[in-house]
This record gives sequence, C-alpha cells and structure tokens, in this order.
Amino acid sequence: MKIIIAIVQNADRSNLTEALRRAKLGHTRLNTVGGFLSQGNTTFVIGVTEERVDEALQVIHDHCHTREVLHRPGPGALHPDAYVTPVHVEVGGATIFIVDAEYRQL
Ligand code: 2BA
Repeated sequence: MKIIIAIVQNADRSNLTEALRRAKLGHTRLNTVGGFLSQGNTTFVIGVTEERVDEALQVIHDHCHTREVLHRPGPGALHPDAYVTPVHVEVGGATIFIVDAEYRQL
C-alpha cells in the first residue's frame, strides 16, 4: 500500500475530486496553507495499492495545472516601510510525496 500526498492549488480541487471519484480512488482532502506564499491550498491523501500508483498520478497530472501568481512579500525585514517588489511565482501543478503505508481499518 502507498499513500500519495498531493498538494494542489484550490482552483484544481473540485476537478481533481470529481476525477478521483470517477476513478474510484479513495481519498481525504485537507485544507492546508503553503509555507512560502501563506495562501490556502489543498492536500489530498490518497491510499492506493502499488499497482494503482501510476493511474492515480496520471489523474492528478491531468487535473492540476501550473499557474503564475503575483507574490507580494510582507514588509521588509530591515525596515517595516521598506518597499518590496512583488514577484511572479509559478505554482503547481501538484507537489507529490509517495510513502509506504500499512492499511488497517479498526
Ligand atoms: P508554497 O509554500 O506557498 O509555495 C508556492 C510556490 O512558491 C511554490 O510552488 C514555488 O514555486 C514557490 N516557492 C516556494 N518556496 C520558495 C522559495 N523558498 N523561494 C522561491 N520560491 C519558492 P510549488 O513548488 O508548486 O509548491 C506548491 C505548494 O506545495 C507549496 O506552497 C507548499 O504548500 C507545497 N510544497 C512545495 N514543496 C514542498 C515541500 N518540500 N514540503 C512540503 N510542502 C511543499
């Protein structure tokens, strides 16, 4: 058994949820916040047999898109009034971790 942890943008959450349901891939959705942008994102926890890992990754790949967001950093570290130039940051499609897991239903 494997656990796929997929961090995706909120904009892709609904489509990915529907696609996972259609594929009968059981999953849990968590509301999360990215450490860099401090913006909400969604973490999918997907438990799958090893044979279905590639299928699940394909579903994620097909429904999570790369986007550019404008990141406005907070006040400068040196002085609170310091002007900090906004930067374009490319986010997504999905950040994936795959870990070994043991499944038990108690
Ligand atoms: P955030 O941490 O909010 O990061 C959003 C995007 O900002 C990242 O997109 C990346 O393009 C950029 N970024 C992150 N850290 C940066 C840095 N130190 N300097 C410059 N740019 C930086 P993604 O790579 O697609 O990541 C999307 C989200 O996936 C992240 O949101 C975070 O929630 C999660 N993530 C990414 N890498 C992770 C890791 N190693 N461990 C845990 N979560 C991770």
